[in-house]
Amino acid sequence: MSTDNTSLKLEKVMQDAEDFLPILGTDFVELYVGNAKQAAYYYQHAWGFQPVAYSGLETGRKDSVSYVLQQGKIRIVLTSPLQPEGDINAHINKHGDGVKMVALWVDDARKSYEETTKRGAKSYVAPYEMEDEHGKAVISGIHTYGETIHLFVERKDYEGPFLPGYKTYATKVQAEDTGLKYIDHMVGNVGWNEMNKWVDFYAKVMGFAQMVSFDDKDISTDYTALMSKVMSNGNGRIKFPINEPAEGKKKSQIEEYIDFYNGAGVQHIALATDNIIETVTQLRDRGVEFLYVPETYYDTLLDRVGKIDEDLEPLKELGVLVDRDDEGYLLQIFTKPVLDRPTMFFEIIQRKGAQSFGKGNFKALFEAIEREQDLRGTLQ
Ligand code: TYF
Ligand code: FE
Repeated sequence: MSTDNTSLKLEKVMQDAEDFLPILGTDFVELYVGNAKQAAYYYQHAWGFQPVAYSGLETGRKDSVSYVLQQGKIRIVLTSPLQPEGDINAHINKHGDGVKMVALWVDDARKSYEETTKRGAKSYVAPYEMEDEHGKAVISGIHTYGETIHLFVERKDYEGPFLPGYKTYATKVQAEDTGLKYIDHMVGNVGWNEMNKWVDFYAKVMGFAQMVSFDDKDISTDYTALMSKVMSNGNGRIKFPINEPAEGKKKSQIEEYIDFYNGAGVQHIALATDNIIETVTQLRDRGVEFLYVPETYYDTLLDRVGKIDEDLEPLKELGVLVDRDDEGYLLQIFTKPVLDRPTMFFEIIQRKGAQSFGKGNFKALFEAIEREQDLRGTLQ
């Protein structure tokens, strides 16, 4: 018995020793946008995020403004500049609206910074303390692909609405939530032949491991291609697929993204629900636009994935895709880009055992994306 205990403990010690960057979860995703007030309205009323916190002129912040919204465990921050100069303006000028910060919730923001920078991470901001009447938080940050940042957020001594300096924010009219629960994964698009460089970054600098791999043969249609690898942290809560463009007859959707975003950046955020039919019905009724999937996809669906709990009709009506792996199945659907530039979009995903990413749907999905590219004239 004692031997068992010892080996169990040893295993635990080894795991702890290996995970030099324990991450509790995604803390928040911050977008730099041209007009945070209106973006906040969109995410509240179309997506069902609830207002949580605010900082801006009314709280004594002079140069920029942030709205914090939440649904389930998903927290998004929308930030706009109030002055003509500075980093936020430069970011928006170059990229349009887009994700700047992928903030990770940690127990120790100082150690997270030390462990990653000593392994080669480029510093964005050294650990600093923020404090107000609700307590203290510690923040640090490193650069990842493009101009995207990973912040480390330590909030164990803070009990306010978001972070020190923010006040509670409420609106008179609040939309109902749409059943979104947590961020399942966040995908980065990087430039030609850069995928492995960023895979190595997540492995060496952040201690992540590769989850699944598929080469360009797996992800090409008759026209376009891309490559992708999925990196995951020690406890599996953080999953970051990385895509790079690949050569095809026509322009890869990843290249289109890079062209319009002017570099690498966050391509899609996958949000989990436990009832995809209800969530997508709500989102669609509120004006969120999803990619169109031809009805023929559903002709052979059940032959491919076997028996599923859901009725086929609503899935077909909404355009929800289904895929199975050896652990179970998943349902997923993709929005059109949520910006004027064909850059960022969202995925809604419901997992029923499957821990993969919908490999069986890539062909149907990429053909749907190609039809959109064609309408934009960006498929050539
Ligand atoms: O995250 C994934 O891997 C899936 C599929 O450009 C996918 O959602 C992969 C690449 C891409 C769009 C979707
Ligand atoms: Fe995805």
